[in-house]
Formats: sequence, structure tokens, C-alpha cells
Amino acid sequence: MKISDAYLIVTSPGRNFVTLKIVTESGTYGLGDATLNGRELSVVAYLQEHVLPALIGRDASRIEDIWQYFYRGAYWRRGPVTMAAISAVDVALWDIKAKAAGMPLYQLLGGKSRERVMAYAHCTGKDIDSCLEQVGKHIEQGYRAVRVQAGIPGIKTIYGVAKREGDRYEPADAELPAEHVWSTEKYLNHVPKLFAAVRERFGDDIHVLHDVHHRLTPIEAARLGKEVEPYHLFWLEDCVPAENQQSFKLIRQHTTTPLAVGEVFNSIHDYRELIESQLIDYIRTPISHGGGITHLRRIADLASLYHIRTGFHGPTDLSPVCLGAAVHFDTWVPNFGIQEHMPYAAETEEVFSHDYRFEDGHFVVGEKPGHGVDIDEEKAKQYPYKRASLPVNRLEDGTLWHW
Ligand code: CS2
Ligand code: MG
Repeated sequence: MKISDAYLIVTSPGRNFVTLKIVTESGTYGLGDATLNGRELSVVAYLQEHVLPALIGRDASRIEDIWQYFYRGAYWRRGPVTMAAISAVDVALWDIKAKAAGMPLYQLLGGKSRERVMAYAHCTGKDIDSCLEQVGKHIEQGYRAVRVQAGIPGIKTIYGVAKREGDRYEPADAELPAEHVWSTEKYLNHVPKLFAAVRERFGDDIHVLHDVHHRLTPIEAARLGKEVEPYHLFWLEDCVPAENQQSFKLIRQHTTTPLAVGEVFNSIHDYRELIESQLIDYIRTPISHGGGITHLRRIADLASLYHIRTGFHGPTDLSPVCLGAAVHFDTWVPNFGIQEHMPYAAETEEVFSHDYRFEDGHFVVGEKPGHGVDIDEEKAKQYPYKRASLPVNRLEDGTLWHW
């Protein structure tokens, strides 16, 4: 099954996506997602210059050997750009292998561990009441789990809340980083009221998640985790920047609130201490950033030894190719936790077709051979790339902080 061609499709239907297409001599092709929000063309250059030329002529069935070739052979190992490139190759090769075997990807991984995959919705609002309105709407749509993010009095622009109702808030439209101002004190004094209000209005059954987005120190995260225990959150996500894995020992000493980490991680080595010391409860690294199916299986298996479950990152800055592969992985993986769901823009759905379904708050995997996602290359041409940047954050005194 020789690789005869490999090329990239860069398109921006609603936001920027980079898709890798690997074609074999028989005509069977596979797709991988190489999108890294705000760094798209870095991954394009890495793939074009250092990966695609070395792919041509290789045996597409040798997924593990190709993974090792681009990982060990890179010398400059790991990092978001390198691992996004390796992830795209890996997912495309698993897509090809499943198509060649005539089976949906989840079968190749080991078959179904569940009929459907629980998702969580993004419920946001400029204030608590408007966030609660969103929670009500999503519960009516069948969601069993909601991520709640609300404006904080005294903070002008905050992660996860659009400036205007209904606008997208995942920043992808600023050519250069917008600068936001952050106050930990204002946030910590207000956000517990959000969870209290959700429990007050909707009771205990709905799973409630929250994304702190890397902004606290360990002791501040410990305070927040402890203070919100009465609201038994499903998880507090990214409560501190996680380069220092030791930080979580301090947080763990103070609170039983479950912790989710890893959307900015890109290899098992980022997790080792967190997993082996059981300092977290969910791993977040998406398949398109963490080394593809091949490496995420390793991370999920290590996590399973320590009672840790998956909770894949899944906002719209990961393409439907990544989500499609994730739904197959989520359907198979024994230590599944939850899958993030943020509906794509209509243009995105126009360019990418998929056979996974979303109904009643859950994903249902498709039965087509492969991961079931395809791209319309003609339609993709209608949406040219436009540079986009994630914001930066400063404290009120001007200190550059974590966004
Ligand atoms: C967020 C992301 O969905 C989440 O958990 O952390 O939306 C994050 O802000 C974006 O992926 C950054 O590109
Ligand atoms: Mg997050």
C-alpha cells in the first residue's frame, strides 16, 4: 500500500483548518487534521518541508514505523507544531488502514465499549442569568453535561464569553493578539456564585464543568476547588498552567474537586507525574495535537492504570477530521470520560462531511470504513486562509499573564 501522494488543504470555512490528505497507489486516501489555532502555517511549513517529501513511497500500512520515523527521527522532538504534524500523518494512516480493512476505525481499535458518547455543551453568558438561560436551552436539547462560563463584574473581556450574545467567542478573527485584562481576585470572588446558581436552578443531576483556562496559582486553585466542593463539579479544567506538574500536589491536598488537564499538552511525557501520582482525573489532549491515535492510545492506557479518564478537547478550532477520529476513539476507549462539543459554523459543515451523528447530548459513531470524515476540496477553495491570533492577557497592573 505505497503512498503515492500527500498534500495539504488549507481552508477557512468559519475559521482556519489545515487538512492533510495522504493518497496510496490504489487510490485509497486518508485525512488527518493538522490545525493548530493561531499557528496554522507553522504546521503547514513543517509538513511541507520536513514530512511530506519523506512520506512518498512509504508503505502506508506501517503506521507505527512511520510514527517512530517522524518522532525519533525528528531529533528536535515534541512540541505543538511537530506533534500536530505527526498527529495528522497518523490519523490519515489509520483512516487508510480502516478503509482498506473495510471497517469503521473503532472496530480496528477494538470495537465498541459503548453505544454512544456523552458530550458537554458550552453554556456562556455575559452574566450568571444569561448563562443559566443557555444551560436551560442545552438541557432541553438533551445534554447531560454543560460547561459554564460567565462574565465577571469588573472584567471587561473574559475567556469563553462573547462580546455580543450569539457571537463566537473562540478567538480566531484577530490578525494580531487582542489584549485582555484579567483580575484573579474579581474572578475568585464571583465564579463560585455561578455554580451555586446552576445547582439552585437545575439541581444535582446535570454535570457541571468549568474552564479556568490556566489563570490561577496553585494555592488560588486550591481555594477555588475547595470553595466549589458543595456544587460537585464534573471537573475544573486547566486551573493552573501545567508546565510545573508538581503544582497539582498542592491543589490535591486541599480539594476533592476533579481536575482536567492537557489540551495544551502534546505527548505522554507532559503527563507522566500527573498520571502516576494521580494528581488529575481527566486527560484532555486532542488526537490532532497529541501524536494521533497511536500516541493517544498510549496516554489513555497509562491513564487507565490510575483511574483517570479521557475528556478530549473539542472546540471548533479542531477540525471535523479531529472530532470524527475522536468519536471513534471515544466509542472504543475503556476509560472514556466525556467529549467536548462546540457546534461548527455552517460553512465548516459545508466543507467537511462526516458520518458521526449528534443527538440527545451524545455522539453516535458512524459505520463507514475509516473515520468517516471527508473534505470537499472545491468548496474548500472558496474559503482562503486569513491569519488569526489568540489573545494575550495582562493583569490590571500590566503584568503579562496567562490567557
Ligand atoms: C478551550 C479552548 O475549549 C476549551 O477548553 O480551552 O477553546 C481554547 O481556548 C482554544 O482551543 C484555543 O485555541
Ligand atoms: Mg480548555
